Amino acid sequence: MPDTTAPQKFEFQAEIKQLLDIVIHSLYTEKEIFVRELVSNASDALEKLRHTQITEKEIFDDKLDLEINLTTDDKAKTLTIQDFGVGMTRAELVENLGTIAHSGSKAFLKALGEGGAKNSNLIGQFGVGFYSAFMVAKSVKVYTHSWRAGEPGQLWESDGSGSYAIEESEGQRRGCKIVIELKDDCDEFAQEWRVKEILERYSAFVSVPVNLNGKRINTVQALWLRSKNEIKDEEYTEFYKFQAHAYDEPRLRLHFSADAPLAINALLFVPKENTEKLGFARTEAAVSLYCRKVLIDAKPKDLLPEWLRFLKGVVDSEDLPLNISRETMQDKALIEKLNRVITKRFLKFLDEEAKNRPDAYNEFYAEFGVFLKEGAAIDFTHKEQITKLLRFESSLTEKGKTTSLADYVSRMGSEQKEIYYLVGPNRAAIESGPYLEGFKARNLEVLFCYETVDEYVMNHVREFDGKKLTAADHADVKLADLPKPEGALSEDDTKTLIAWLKTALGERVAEVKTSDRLVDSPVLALNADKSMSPHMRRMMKAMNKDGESPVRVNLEINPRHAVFKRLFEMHTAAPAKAQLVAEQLLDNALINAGLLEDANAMVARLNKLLETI
Ligand code: FE6
Repeated sequence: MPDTTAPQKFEFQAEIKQLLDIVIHSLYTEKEIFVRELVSNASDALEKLRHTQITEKEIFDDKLDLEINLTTDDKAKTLTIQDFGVGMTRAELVENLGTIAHSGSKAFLKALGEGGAKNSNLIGQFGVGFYSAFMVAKSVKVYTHSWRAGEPGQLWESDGSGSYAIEESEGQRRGCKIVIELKDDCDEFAQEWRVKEILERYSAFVSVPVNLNGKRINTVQALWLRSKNEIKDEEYTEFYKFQAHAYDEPRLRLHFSADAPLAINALLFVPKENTEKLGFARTEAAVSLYCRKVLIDAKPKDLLPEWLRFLKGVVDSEDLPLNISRETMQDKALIEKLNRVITKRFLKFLDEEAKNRPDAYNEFYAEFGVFLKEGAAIDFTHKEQITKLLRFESSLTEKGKTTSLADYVSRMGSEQKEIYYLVGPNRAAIESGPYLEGFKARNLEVLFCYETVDEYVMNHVREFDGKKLTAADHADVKLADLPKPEGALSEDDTKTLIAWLKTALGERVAEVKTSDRLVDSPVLALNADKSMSPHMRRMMKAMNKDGESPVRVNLEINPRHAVFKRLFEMHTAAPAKAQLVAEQLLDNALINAGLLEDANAMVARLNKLLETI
């Protein structure tokens, strides 16, 4: 029988040596994460004990509180982390280092070799988080006593250089007590305020009490793991304020869990206000990623698509390694999978909200709709689901009321093949312009878009339910014939007048033709470049992309309008005046289109015409 009471010295296995070397010298830039790793181990050991208490009768040192105690000693430069968890037997201690850590560290080293080392936290992934203590430690002592009665207490000790010692040690309470003697340049971790800061950041939701120098640190519950019907609204609100550092109340919340394809517990909030709209900087991702209540990343970049950056809250997945890395393919794929599941679920939630609480949904949309538009335009994976959620005013809604594309389609007549929209600054501007009247006269609904992004969004969404989204002021739009009213200019006379107008207006028009869009107004201008609507043209102008070239448009005329009857007579009887009228009509159309570049010439001409009244 070997004497197990005397300290027994062991060499670390080659892989562990290598691992320690990397951990100590090059792996981490943030040394503070060792606290998270050790607290997480302690929390696991306590969870295991809770389970063991149910299945086993005899437990060593029962009646101890299930909690984690940290103590700092800035004189002695030590940090101690102690738990009353399951603890380890001597065999487990040896085995821990022999097999688990061994195979873990092998996998770890392999991952490092594959390029995962650069900026990542690989270590905890393989159950070797404990070794991160050696980043800051001169020496580490592990006092432990297993829950199994009849096993003596143990002391494991190492300076991380090449060997460790194990000896029996009397007077241990159950669990683990890890005493870290800090390196001189790491003595900040013997400061209470510093450790407090770290615990608040990484371990705020650990389910067992975490005490630092006798004071409780974690007082907020991990609400997302509790069952929905036990949670009061006020608790959700309080949690939201804590998690999002917010002062408002959440506008919407989604609390859900899933088992497949990944185990997920998530609690997501939409804030009351869209701060980007208020002119604040671009919102940063603020849905934190947890693994069983332990923070993995407070601001994970790829957990949600960019256009969901307004969400706050927590996603917790058991299937994640604590030290997930953006560098390894495997972890990248995991995050992508999480992203897809959560995004789909959130979109489903919005869809349900829109059905069940339309008023709340519309208020949400008024505030955050711009994000959905961004998503519809650029997120190919979710485009269809997002497009269903878009809302617009239209020629058939009341002012301030909106319609979905699906409802628009349900109102379309059988001959209508496309979904029409017009972009303009507001309802009044669109309704008073010349573009709408032809659609109104044919009972065609037109969506009204008031935001600058809408043109872009419509162009990228392209179609809905198999129907093309078409700008009503686009040159290509063909509308059915309307009955000709009495007193319209005859077809021959119209042809003559058009030929004359083309010469009269010269370079300023690419084409002149009769319009099927006009009912009450005499003229309208369409962009000669078919790929551009007048609105797009205005935007290009604003961005100065197309600033130099003079505006050249297609002019559509309304031969039913009285002005053309008069102009027809005038173009032979008083050609000079007719010339002025023609130019003025073109400028009027340009003003409607928002494309008139210089009003001075126009006003001078108009004054000249006014002299003739
Ligand atoms: C991590 C020491 C090797 C338990 N409780 C706590 N930590 C634990 C275990 N670990 N493994 C089991 C670990 C050490 C060495 C691994 Br040496 F703490 N708190 Cl039961």
